[in-house]
Amino acid sequence: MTTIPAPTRIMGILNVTPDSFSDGGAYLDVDAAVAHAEVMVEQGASIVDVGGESTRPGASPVGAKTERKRVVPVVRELVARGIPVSVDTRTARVAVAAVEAGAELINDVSGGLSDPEMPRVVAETGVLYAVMHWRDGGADAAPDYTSVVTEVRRELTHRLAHLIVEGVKPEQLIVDPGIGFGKTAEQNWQLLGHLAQFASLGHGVLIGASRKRFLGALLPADAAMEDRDAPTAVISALAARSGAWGVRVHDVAATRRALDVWDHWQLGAIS
Ligand code: PMM
Repeated sequence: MTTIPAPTRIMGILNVTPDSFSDGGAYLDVDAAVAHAEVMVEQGASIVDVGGESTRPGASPVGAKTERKRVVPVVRELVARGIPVSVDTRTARVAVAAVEAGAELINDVSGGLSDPEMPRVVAETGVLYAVMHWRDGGADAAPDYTSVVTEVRRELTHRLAHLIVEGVKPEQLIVDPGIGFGKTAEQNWQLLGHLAQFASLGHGVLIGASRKRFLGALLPADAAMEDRDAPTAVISALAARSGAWGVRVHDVAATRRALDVWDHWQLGAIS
């Protein structure tokens, strides 16, 4: 019998920062942040990813205290409304405060490399943990990969093994190849084209390609940031076809429509 795989989750992006590359400054105010999260949930997000520090290349680190002050009130309000929350942080102290406020997933773009306390916090709290690949702490220049897919997969495997040794349970772990983080456009496409190799690690795969620069290269030079939402939605559908656990996006509505197409496509194939 043909079965349809578990649906891919939509993680809606909520950056409560003044300087994120596509939505910096828009949701610094708690009420504005909550209102935007509610819209994303209505449009089909199953979890909202709250970030209080920009990971944009060249962005200055904000410090745990500021990050916590930006993130925690928003997490609290969203949880009070029954909205599942993820927190995009590399800092264990922020992660602890976010989980206390009700976050159920820690999304760490450094995969636990930024803060040596992070594995312990993840192990003790038992929350889901998205381990993103970001070599060399995220230097902007593209590192020298001979074979990006093999090397990213190998480095993620090492991170996973380290986390499990530190007491994190395998079922807590989600992997993310880190699209756009120190990778060229060609390397990003290679990672996307080989998603099955990441799925074979045995954990859910999360993809964050939304509005990233390599998509801008497909568009006219004067295209607006929002013009990257259509290519993002196509990536979401193709990631779903590769069995992705989730896609992290700005434009939830466009990705919802793309995933609906994929759902109907699959139903068409078995009916
Ligand atoms: N990209 C950004 C931030 N957080 N988290 C995960 N897991 N994967 C990503 O690709 C990712 C991330 C940068 O994008 P933003 O500035 O639009 O949030």
